[in-house]
This record gives sequence, structure tokens and C-alpha cells, in this order.
Amino acid sequence: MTKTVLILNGPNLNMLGLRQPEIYGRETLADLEALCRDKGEALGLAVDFRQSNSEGDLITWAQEARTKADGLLVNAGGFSHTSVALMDALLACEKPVIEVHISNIFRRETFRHHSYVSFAARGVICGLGPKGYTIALEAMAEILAA
Ligand code: CA2
Repeated sequence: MTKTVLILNGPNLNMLGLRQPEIYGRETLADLEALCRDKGEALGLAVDFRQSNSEGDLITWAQEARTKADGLLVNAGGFSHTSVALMDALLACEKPVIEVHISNIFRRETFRHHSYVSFAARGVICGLGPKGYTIALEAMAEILAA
């Protein structure tokens, strides 16, 4: 049975490639989705790639992952640093979570150094740009094969 990885992207990630390329690079969200789909195919994983600017959508999708996904990659954007509610939903879904950030949040403002998502995550990758998503997919493939 093909395993499904839900990739959740939070607020403002739809702006990727359109502004602040010095922080987030030039690749768009569509480029990132294509990269993840290609990597998922190579790994034999189905990829369900989503983005929302709404905290409620992300929470609902994390809840749905309980029955609809085998693992999650989460870049919750700014909600990483604020949302106890999203953390609770990720814990409640009882699926492996890998947190991803495009930028190195530890080289940025101190308010970005703490992430509630990290508390629900098996591992965290940050600062490697879009490649962080493909590395996370490789790690998730190993976790799901174990
Ligand atoms: O580095 C990351 O992946 C972040 O999750 C991106 C978030 C930021 O709030 C986190 O601290 C780190 C921001 C989402 C991207 O926002 C953009 C805004 C303008 C142009 C491009 C992206």
C-alpha cells in the first residue's frame, strides 16, 4: 500500500519567490510542490501538498491526517511560533511529524527561535531552503518503512 505524506504549509508561504528572495530564495510555492511531488514519486510516497493562510484550515487538516495520512511535513510559517492549538492537533493526530523551515530561524529574530510545532515533531530541518523538504521526505520514507 502506498503511504501518504501530508505536507502542510502555513501563512505567507504562497508569497514564496515573489518577495524577500534574500531570505526565502526565488522558488515559488508551485516550484516547491513540484519538487516534493518528484521526490515523493522517487520514494514511492503519495504527496498531498497544501497551503493555507488560515490557522483553522491547518488544524483541520492536521486532525484529518489521523485517518488520511501516514506522516506529515509541516512548515507552519508564523504559526510555528504562536500556535498551541496547531501543536495540540499535531500531537492528537498520532502520526510522525517532521518540521521544516526554509530559512534558518536561529539566525533570525529571537521570536522565531521557539516553535510550538517542534514539540510535536520527530525532527526539525531549517535553513536549507526547498532542499529541506526533500531531505524531510527521505527521512519520512525511512520512518514509515520501519
Ligand atoms: O523559514 C520558514 O520556512 C518560515 O517558516 C517562513 C515563515 C516565517 O514566519 C517563519 O519564521 C520561518 C514566513 C513564510 C514566508 O513568508 C514570505 C513572505 C514574503 C515573501 C516570501 C515569503
